[in-house]
Amino acid sequence: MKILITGDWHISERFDLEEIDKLLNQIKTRLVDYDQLWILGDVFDSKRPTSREYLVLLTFLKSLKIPITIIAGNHDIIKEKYTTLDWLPYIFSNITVYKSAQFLEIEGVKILLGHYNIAESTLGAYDISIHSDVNYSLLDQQGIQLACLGHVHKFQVIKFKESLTVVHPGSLFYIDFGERNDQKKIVSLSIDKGSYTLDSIDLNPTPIYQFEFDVEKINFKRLSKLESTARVKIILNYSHPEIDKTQIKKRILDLTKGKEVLIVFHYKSSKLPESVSSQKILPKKTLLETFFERFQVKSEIIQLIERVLKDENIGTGCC
Ligand SMILES: [Mn+2]
Repeated sequence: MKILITGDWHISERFDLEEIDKLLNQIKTRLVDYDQLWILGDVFDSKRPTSREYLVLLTFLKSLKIPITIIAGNHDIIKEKYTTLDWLPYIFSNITVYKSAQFLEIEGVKILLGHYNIAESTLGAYDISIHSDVNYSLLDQQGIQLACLGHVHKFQVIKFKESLTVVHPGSLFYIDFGERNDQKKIVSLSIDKGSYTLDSIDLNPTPIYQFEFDVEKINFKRLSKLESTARVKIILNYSHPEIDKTQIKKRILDLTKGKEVLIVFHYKSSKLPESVSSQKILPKKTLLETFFERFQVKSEIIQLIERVLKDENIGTGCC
């Protein structure tokens, strides 16, 4: 049995939909060699996806016949009971959507699918921790041998001992500048006669860049050589308050037309960026939204643990 594992697609017009489409196509091409696909949440970025965003997902799902299991992520959950993905199983009989973490047992291998980090996960610079109260020993106590978890955008395989491995496939492309040095991947799981092997396959999304220059020494030549679809964050350090920021910004934006550019002026003697300007500003999460996400996942974990403690049969096998 071969399963392809991915997650955190964040399909959104605020990123490059064409690129997302291209990367999903690369996954689709590989699926001919697989029996199942697991998507570990955050399929859409927004809780109100646009028609263009739905179209990207539908184009991907169309004509796939293998069983697909989706775990809703914090970005997918609209309200406690609803997700932006609820309609999928009505259209595609091969798709199952779960609103919370799931246990599966395949050929005797006990697997947990979820959308959160554990205490031992390495988070990216901008990742919000959900459920660092879940740690490896809790998973181990539950007899889990393999935990496949979305949410964390940084690919990682954490092997605690022979009996327990946690894998975060990471995101599909570079979502924030904290991820710029990561290799993006999808995960290939092979289960054979009660044992499993994990492999990773590289994805090659358009890189994103972060430059830091002293304002007197901006490397304009380097900026003018960036790919046409590049996303760039430029931190400009300055120590003379009288610099002409408008003029500097204009020159950079002229050089980088068509690219997504975030310019941050950083006064050398201060600790925080003084002002931020951007062609496309990414919306900031509100505190309430962050609270909601935390609460949402927290309740599902409590439920999960309660059910395990009650010895309830929670094997919701997909096969
Ligand atoms: Mn995510």
